[in-house]
Amino acid sequence: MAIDWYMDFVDTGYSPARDELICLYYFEPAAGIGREEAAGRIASESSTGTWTTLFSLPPRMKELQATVFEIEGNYVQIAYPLALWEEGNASQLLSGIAGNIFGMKAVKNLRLIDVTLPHAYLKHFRGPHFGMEGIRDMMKIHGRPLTGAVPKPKIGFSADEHAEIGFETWMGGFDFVKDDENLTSTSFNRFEERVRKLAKMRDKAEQLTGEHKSAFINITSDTVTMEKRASMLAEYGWNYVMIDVVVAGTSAVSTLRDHCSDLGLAIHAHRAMHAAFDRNPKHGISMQFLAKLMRLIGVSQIHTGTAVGKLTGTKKEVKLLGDVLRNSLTKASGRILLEQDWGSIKSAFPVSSGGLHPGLVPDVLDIYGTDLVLLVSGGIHGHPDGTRAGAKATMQAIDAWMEGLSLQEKALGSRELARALEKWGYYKPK
Ligand code: CAP
Ligand code: MG
Repeated sequence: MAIDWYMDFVDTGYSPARDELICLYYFEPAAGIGREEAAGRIASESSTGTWTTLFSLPPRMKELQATVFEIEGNYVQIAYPLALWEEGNASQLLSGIAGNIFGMKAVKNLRLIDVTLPHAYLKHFRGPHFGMEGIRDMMKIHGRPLTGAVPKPKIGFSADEHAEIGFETWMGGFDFVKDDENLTSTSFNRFEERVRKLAKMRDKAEQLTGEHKSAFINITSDTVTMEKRASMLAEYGWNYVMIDVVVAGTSAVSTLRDHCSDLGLAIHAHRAMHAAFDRNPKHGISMQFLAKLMRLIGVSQIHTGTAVGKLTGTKKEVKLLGDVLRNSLTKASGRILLEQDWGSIKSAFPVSSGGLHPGLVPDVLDIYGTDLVLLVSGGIHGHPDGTRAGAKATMQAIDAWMEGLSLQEKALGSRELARALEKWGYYKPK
């Protein structure tokens, strides 16, 4: 008598229906487990299966079970019937396609690479409140990257000191002042105080420059507190919140997305902790899936790397992440991206940050173009003439790229850029 039924989940002649979700995994069967059986176990454990054949099985099960329809080397594609998935529930999606399967003994390694979400599934999600155009209209910034900086060191300033550094950042020409991922509401820099004091400095900087200025202030906490903090930000005229989305979790981001949308607030998604599961090319969950998930839920922008800065991500991966967030239709690309038609789901900005300074700006813009949020933090506060000069130097480097000038040429008439190049040149931090 058969004790398991994994092969019932494998049919390489199967053609998925238009309304099925398609998942692409990288997998390595454990010793002694055949490729097809391992693939069948992934499909079974992520849909209607269990480890053994069962005494009875309602006919509905057959319609709900996932199907392995393509196995090529270490890559498997699995089709999931739409009825498996609760409308509009991104958390349940993860529990299915990114849940128990990572712990199965039947696989040595397993990595969720990408998912194609059919229109019938997408239509239950609201996506980003603003989209890139909406953000540009809100901030009155067109034709160039949006710019921002975190006061550095990343934590330790008082609210007064933080606001002062913010003012210098804005006066140097930057659009945003960003909290760092581990700054929330500490004894030396309470959230409420930072919101009030930074708002005062914002109003002063807007008056003096005539430009729109804003901030990504970190509300990360329990969900109830996050809702209260978002409401306070709206009260003080802010138009963004920042959330550490991996730390806060899919359910919390989903709740805050609607709360922030009602308040007219965009969400800046910091991805701290992502490298716990997306760095190992053989096991975990890809950054392109995380970016897709967060656009689906509705953040307005998310960090996607620099390729040339201090944190992981190759040029190809980083460029691809930009496409996942910005395009209304992404084409399949080798074994790292599946096709995705986003329908009416709005776009989101990629955010490039991490180890950047004016000397690296052209490299980053060569990868992303101008539809980008560019964050240069240590790279302005470490400028030999201070924060304001560092921001100016970065704006000059952006202008150089836009005008088709080399940084050296631009530096001839831009003192702040010349001084930045004296200190860092084109140094790529490790
Ligand atoms: C960058 C940063 C960001 C990283 C996050 C930091 O500061 O504030 O959190 O960019 O990485 O704390 O390192 P610097 P990613 O500009 O001073 O490096 O953007 O890859 O998620
Ligand atoms: Mg940071």
